[in-house]
Amino acid sequence: MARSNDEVAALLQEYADLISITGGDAFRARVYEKAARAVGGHHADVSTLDLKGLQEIPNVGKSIAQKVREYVDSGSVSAVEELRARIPAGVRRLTAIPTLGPKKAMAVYEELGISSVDELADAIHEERLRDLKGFGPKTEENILHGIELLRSSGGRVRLDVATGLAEDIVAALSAVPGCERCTYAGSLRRGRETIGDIDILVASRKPAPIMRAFTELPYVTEVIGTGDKKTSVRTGKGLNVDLRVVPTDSWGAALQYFTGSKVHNIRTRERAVHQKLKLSEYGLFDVESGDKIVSETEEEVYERLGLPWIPPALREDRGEIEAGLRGALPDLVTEADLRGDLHTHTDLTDGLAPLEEMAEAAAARGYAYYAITDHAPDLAMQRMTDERMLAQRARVRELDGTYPTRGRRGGLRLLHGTELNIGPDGRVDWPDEFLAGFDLCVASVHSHFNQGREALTRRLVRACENPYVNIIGHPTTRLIGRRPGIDADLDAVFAACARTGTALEVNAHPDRLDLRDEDILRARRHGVRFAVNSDAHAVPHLANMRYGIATARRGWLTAEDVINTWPERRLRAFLRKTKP
Ligand code: DGT
Ligand code: CA
Ligand code: CA
Ligand code: ZN
Repeated sequence: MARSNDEVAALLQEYADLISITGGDAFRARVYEKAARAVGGHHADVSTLDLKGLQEIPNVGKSIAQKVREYVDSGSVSAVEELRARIPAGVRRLTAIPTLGPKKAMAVYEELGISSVDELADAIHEERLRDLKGFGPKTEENILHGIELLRSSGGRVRLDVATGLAEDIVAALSAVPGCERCTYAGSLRRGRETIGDIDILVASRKPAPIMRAFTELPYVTEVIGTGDKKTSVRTGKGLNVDLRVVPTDSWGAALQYFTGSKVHNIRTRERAVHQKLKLSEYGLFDVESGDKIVSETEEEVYERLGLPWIPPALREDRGEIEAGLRGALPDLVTEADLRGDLHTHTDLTDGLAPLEEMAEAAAARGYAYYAITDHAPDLAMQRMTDERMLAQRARVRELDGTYPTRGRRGGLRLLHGTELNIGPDGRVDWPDEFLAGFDLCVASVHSHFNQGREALTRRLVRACENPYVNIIGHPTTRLIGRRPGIDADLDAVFAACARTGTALEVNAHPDRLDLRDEDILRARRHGVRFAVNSDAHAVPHLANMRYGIATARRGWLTAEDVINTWPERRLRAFLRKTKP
């Protein structure tokens, strides 16, 4: 379900942007930005809170609380609408460029009349931006880079945004009389990191009421086409949705067909042809007689092709057909296999919730163990000191085992860790004596992303060789659609991880999903272990694990490959590495 907290957070963030664009008070814009973050990370659903409850959220004062209520009650906020109306649509299109701030967007619009991304790219190439105040060659380069990122994202959206919307749609359509089955297919069912469009499949004998209910959903902004087999719509979230309604007896064939991927389907169709069969979205048919052989379930379709059922995460023609034929498909890791989370933050650094709330929420997820890994001092803005870290450790020890959890009879085990910064030379924040006091250390690159390939590789390898570094956090540091990963020799890094007993993180934040699926597949061949972590900065982020698990599955990982599915004792042995 899309959470109302996320919607409200997005609205407050937009309001902050609108204030900046219209030349409003920078302080005021920051107030809304902070409120947006706090609302997004708040544990309780804001649509259930009254004014008083809302004002208990940090950074939410009376006027913001009123706007939230207004949004919950009416679906819009007049102050936001007013500012929206003052901003030309062209400027809003420009602010989609990740490296172009709202002020600069307004400037190029007002001074040069530029109102689209293409016009802006042309203007830069014609050097027309140079004369504007505050624009130089460096700015131009940044903007061009941002345009490239925007174009390479190809209008695809984040996995969590698509998942929230798809689950809403499936719930709504499942409630329509005559809907016998409903699910999402396509890249979303395969768990890809970004989604081009959502594909929904319904089994029903009466398509008309389903199609009507679909086009009347509140977030549909335009009906692109509608018929009794297929309807396509645009939504306000910038995402198109295709709905297909099929007869119940072709459900399996249709689900297999529309789950894809296209390259996987080419392989399954080839296998059909070799057996004088024809595979389509309606079923598997005998070519000569035209008789339908199977189509009710995916399992039947695969079985008739001589294959076991193949999990959607693997359907990318990356060897799954061959593995299926050999009976060697991996037993993929699931969210239920997880026994803990090994990379999380609290409000001691840039998290939003105190340690106690995070631990309680972790216990509610049924974990057996949970690591707190706040930022280390070299990330200067976090103002970490030895004293603060040690005080947190004392508190962690006090709370250890005090939260009842499904996952462990003696209560949730709390591990005290930290997220170290891998410096430009591969060194980390603290000397060995201090590091020795932690139960585990995550180490991540947070700066100097543009060092050369050799320097970056050496840096990461050196971090692996540190006997106290257990997990390399978000190893490539990419941000989906915003920042490419660092240019390191990943095979050298993976080999170092395998050699030193350092795990690679699969960071579950839907902005990151780092390592990505293809890199996981490569790392796995080196014999590396992995940790699927939420990197939660607030309670709701703990639930991002599902996206990390989806990515791990696309990388063919089993529970055996993932250290935070292991029993605590085995995990602790792994964390000891080989200390001098
Ligand atoms: P996306 O939407 O770009 O994230 O990726 P998909 O995989 O969801 O692709 P989409 O929406 O174009 O089509 C959904 C599935 O339908 C696709 O994975 C396989 C199937 N499909 C669509 N068009 C074709 C086609 O021309 N040939 C075959 N074999 N399958 C197709
Ligand atoms: Ca799709
Ligand atoms: Ca589609
Ligand atoms: Zn972190």
